[in-house]
Amino acid sequence: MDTNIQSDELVIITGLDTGQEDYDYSMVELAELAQANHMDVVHRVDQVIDRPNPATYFGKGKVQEIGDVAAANHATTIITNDELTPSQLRNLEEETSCRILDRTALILEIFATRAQTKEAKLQVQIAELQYRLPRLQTSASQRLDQQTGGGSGFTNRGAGETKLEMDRRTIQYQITHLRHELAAIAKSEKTKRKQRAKSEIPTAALVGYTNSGKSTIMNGLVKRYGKVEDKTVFEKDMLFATLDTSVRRMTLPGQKEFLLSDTVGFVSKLPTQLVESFKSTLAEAANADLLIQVIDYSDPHYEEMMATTRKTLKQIGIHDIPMVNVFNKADKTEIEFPVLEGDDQIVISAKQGASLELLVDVIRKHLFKDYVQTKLLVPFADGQVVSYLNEHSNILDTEYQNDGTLLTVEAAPQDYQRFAKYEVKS
Ligand SMILES: Nc1nc2c(ncn2[C@@H]2O[C@H](COP(=O)(O)OP(=O)(O)OP(=O)(O)O)[C@@H](O)[C@H]2O)c(=O)[nH]1
Ligand SMILES: [Mg+2]
Repeated sequence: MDTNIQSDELVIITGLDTGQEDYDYSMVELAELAQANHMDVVHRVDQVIDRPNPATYFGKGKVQEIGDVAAANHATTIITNDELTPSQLRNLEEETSCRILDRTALILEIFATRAQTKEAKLQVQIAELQYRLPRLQTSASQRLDQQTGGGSGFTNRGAGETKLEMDRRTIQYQITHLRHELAAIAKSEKTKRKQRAKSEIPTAALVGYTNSGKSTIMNGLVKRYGKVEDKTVFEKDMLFATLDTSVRRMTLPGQKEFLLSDTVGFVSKLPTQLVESFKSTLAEAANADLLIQVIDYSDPHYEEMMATTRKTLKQIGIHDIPMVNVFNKADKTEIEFPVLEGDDQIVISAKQGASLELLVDVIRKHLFKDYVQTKLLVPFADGQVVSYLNEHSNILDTEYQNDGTLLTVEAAPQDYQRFAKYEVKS
């Protein structure tokens, strides 16, 4: 995928500062979102105000200023920091003669260009249609149809309304159709997850803010503990590099296996239309035994990002899963690393081997804490049990005795139960 295509689209970003704590940070992020959508931000306009103007979002004078700034900078698109109401969108478009893209539409555009799998594409299409549905009548050409065009105004308005209703019905029909398609895919994904659950391999999921380093950690671990043929995942300094979930099997020394999934990143003010699609994309995380929250420790706003991650996980119904916090990109700070702070916090750089080793120790402690160390005396006649354990457990010692093979093993709880009849009580 070539992500270096630069579009010449010049844009200005605009925001209403109503005193919210994270205003500045959300504006910086808005510019990054625009860049991620291959846009060139040429100017920023802010307005400090108690509450948005219901008709035009910004105050009257500000709307004029924004239009002038856009014209002076040859910008044809104006991006707003909040989702606008359909009438605000329409009015601003009319008064500035520019395309207005609100934060939600911008995020949806990014998702639409990045979606790779059929599932991700369907999710984004549904979200886009949901966004368009209440905004249908805002299309300028259609309003023109309604207002002009000889004959009686009444007849024309009637015709316009009918077209609008038709468009609405078409979109609703499309949404229903796409949802069915998505449900079919989700079902097969669910079956795959069930099969994995049956194999009882513990699972961990990387979650966290976009651009925090989840995919970099995934790739670092795949290189060390994955299968040779495993593909690396896409990592890049860009918001929403990853949209699809990938799962890789890791094998740690001592035959300890676990599945690691890399998921879509979060962002503040996640459009509600995307929350549903996040739910199915993050089903892997919802079923994980451990969440690994990756945090960009070098970003001055990392605490807000952690709060957003917490909020989003709650919104999509993921709770009660143990979580470790991985403070990443410590190489870009003055902070010492890698450092373990208790069992649930670790400071690392995903680009450094020693960091990844320490991270794996943390994962190991959580995922394999129920492993049991025991001695099993397996009769020679049950040789297949010895080969199974050699493949699936950590054999600490093997001794051949007259009545069978005495193994000192560290095994998964289900294997321990399965072979408990061979246990030698000491
Ligand atoms: N200096 C430094 N850069 C890092 C580190 N970890 C990741 N990066 C860089 O940060 C950028 C984002 O990394 P990704 O792994 O793509 O981030 P992500 O969390 O997967 O992002 P999304 O897929 O957008 O959610 C890339 O340019 C990485 O090379 C680190 O420890 N130190
Ligand atoms: Mg990623």
